[in-house]
Amino acid sequence: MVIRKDGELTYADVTPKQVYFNRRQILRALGIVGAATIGGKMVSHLASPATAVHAGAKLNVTVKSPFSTTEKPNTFDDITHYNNFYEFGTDKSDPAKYAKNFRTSPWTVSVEGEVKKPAQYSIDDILKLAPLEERIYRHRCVEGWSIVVPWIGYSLSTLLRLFEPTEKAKFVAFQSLYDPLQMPLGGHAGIDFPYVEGLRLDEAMNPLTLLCVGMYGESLPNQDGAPVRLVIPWKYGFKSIKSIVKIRFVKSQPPTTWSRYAPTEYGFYSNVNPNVDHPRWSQATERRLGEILRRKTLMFNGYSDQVASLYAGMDLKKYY
Ligand SMILES: Nc1nc2c(c(=O)[nH]1)N[C@H]1C(S)=C(S)[C@@H](COP(=O)(O)O)O[C@H]1N2
Ligand SMILES: [Mo]
Repeated sequence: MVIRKDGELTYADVTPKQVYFNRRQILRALGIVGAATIGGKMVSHLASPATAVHAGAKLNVTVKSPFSTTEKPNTFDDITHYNNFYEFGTDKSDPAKYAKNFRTSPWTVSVEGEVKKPAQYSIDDILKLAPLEERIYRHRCVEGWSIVVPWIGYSLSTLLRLFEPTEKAKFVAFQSLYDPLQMPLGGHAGIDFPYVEGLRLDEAMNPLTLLCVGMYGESLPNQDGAPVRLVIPWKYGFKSIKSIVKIRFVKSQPPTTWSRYAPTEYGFYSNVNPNVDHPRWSQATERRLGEILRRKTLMFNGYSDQVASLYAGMDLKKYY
């Protein structure tokens, strides 16, 4: 990414916002610019077709993360045909069928709220920001199934740091794209869209929290949250919000889709916890996709060493 030197005027500085965005959209559609806005100032560079992202694009993964589990990953087929992505339907097989033509390019993630440097990032900007790592994480859905996935990305903190959160920023709120035209089944899912999630600032900055752009060496399949999602391996899967368009630093705990839907069943924290059952089922065990016998669910999904300290002194039965 190119960062504009102070004192240089750009097109954005001298153009009303509406015109400026339209122009950017046109240039983007023509493939002429990839752009990021830093501190409200636009910076641009020539787009290189080699880094353009489409479903299944090969990613240049250079780091094998020490955070990876040595457990065997599930197959690509399992991971892409047993999904929760309610915008595309509530059946586990729906997202693979109905997200096929989901348009994920061009895509903009805007970062705003309690930050000194709000900005807009394209997926190319995100891909170029840091070396891509493979992180093989356990992933535990609140419904009682689990998978192991070789995700690709880097710590969310790498991105968040750039915006210089103010003293007032205590939480980070995330929002998914919602386009009823592309997601007609979303209207029947029973939850409100756009899908929203949130993390306490220290949770968002924890190195385990992954800004995820791919899996199995490729850009994310649409049904897994293309082009960019979170993966928070010590929390139930629903915290790992897909297809993110907005990141907002905020003062107080933001609303989250599932706790708004059923606050007594899904809390804000939603840490994987075999000792705190869901009101309607036990969380003590889980079924790994592809296995027959259930296995014991681990505290913080097995990531206690890295994250237990975040919750020191908190009553985890109250803050479920
Ligand atoms: N926008 C959005 N994000 C979402 C969901 C969703 O319905 N919409 N489902 C969540 C749930 S319940 C789970 S278990 C994971 C599933 O991720 P996967 O399909 O890649 O395994 O995505 C989470 N992120
Ligand atoms: Mo889930």
